[in-house]
Amino acid sequence: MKNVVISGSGLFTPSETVSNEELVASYNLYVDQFNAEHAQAISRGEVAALEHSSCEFIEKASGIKSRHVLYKEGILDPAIMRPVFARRSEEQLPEMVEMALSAAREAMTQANKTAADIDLIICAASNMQRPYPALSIELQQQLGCRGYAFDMNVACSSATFAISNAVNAIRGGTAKVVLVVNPEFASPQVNYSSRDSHFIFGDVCTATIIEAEQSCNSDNAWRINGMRLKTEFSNNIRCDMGYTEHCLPADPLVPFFKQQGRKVFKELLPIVADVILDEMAAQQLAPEQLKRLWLHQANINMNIFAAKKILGRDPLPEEAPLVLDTYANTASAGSVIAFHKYKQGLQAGDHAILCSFGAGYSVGCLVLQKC
Ligand code: CO8
Repeated sequence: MKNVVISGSGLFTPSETVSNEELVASYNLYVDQFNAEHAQAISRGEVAALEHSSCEFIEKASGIKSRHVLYKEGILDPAIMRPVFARRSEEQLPEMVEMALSAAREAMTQANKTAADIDLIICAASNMQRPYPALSIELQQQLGCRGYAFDMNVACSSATFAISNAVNAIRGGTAKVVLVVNPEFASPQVNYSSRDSHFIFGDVCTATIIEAEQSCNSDNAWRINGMRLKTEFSNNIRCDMGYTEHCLPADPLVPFFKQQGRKVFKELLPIVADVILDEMAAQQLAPEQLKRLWLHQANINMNIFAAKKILGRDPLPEEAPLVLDTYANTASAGSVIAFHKYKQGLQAGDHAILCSFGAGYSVGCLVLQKC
């Protein structure tokens, strides 16, 4: 079987940030206005009063301190509570393609690859700005790549599932060099007037180049020794926005992400641990051989719990790096951001794990070894 490697990675980070302090201040203003407007109905018990959000809760429960967003305007205005941006024309690039172009260029430079080398592009993310034509095909045109391109969505596991598709395409002979991009434009799906979820997501884009080890001329490449993917249906992380929406009675909550966070925490972690430990066993890999865990970035407590299960002890901060504090949850891009920022300083032969987990449920585990 052909050895396949991740030979480069790239990251696009929007310049605008929203801190917990800013977010909580605007949410609490919204709550005060709501409670004042509905004071009589609240006193009659017809409407439930809203409670304030708190920075302390957010940081303790999730590890998030701040997030990057493409469009800050509107998010912090209690009368708007959503990013404000204009519809782009057919002649303009959609935001997701723009983000992907930037991350892709960095990944290509790292991998020493030009557009002429790439013959498959997979755009894999939790949301696509439009169903068709595929965003990946527009990216293919922008970069000037030949071959083919497609979009795919497995929510938070979109990146790992796309990388495994890339490996299979290379081994099956339908592609030689694959560009995977993960433009996560999450902020439009956040319900900024929900105390439970207003703090969770940020916008970002990651990119990876996947190719046969034989063609690789990168000095920081990672061989993909093992891949294990798992899905199990759950309604506990859900969005119902779809193309049939305009035919149905309007429901103001439909466009938004919603979850039962506690249930997700409890149900998903055992699946994650099983998938990772099973793949380590298949690779005959002992915990002490693992030099780094690039885990999905949804919740600091979840990451520490998963890392403990894998290593059999508390992880050192550098063993399971976190990017949650400044990026928040960036869906499928999270574990790839951790990989991109913290893949330096390891030796040839070192083993590591890159693992996503999230909606579906879905878990994607890649066992990597530094070339
Ligand atoms: N401020 C203050 N207090 C709060 C707040 C707040 N903002 N929110 C809740 N509380 C209160 C609650 O009311 C509750 O109070 P009480 O105990 O009196 O009832 C208390 O805090 C505890 O509430 P929870 O039990 O809800 O809090 P948790 O400790 O469970 O933390 C989390 C909530 C952070 C949401 C946590 O459950 C979590 O992170 N779970 C994991 C979820 C996860 O990993 N989800 C993955 C989702 S991402 C994904 O798969 C991709 C989806 C597609 C992407 C979509 C792009 C937009």
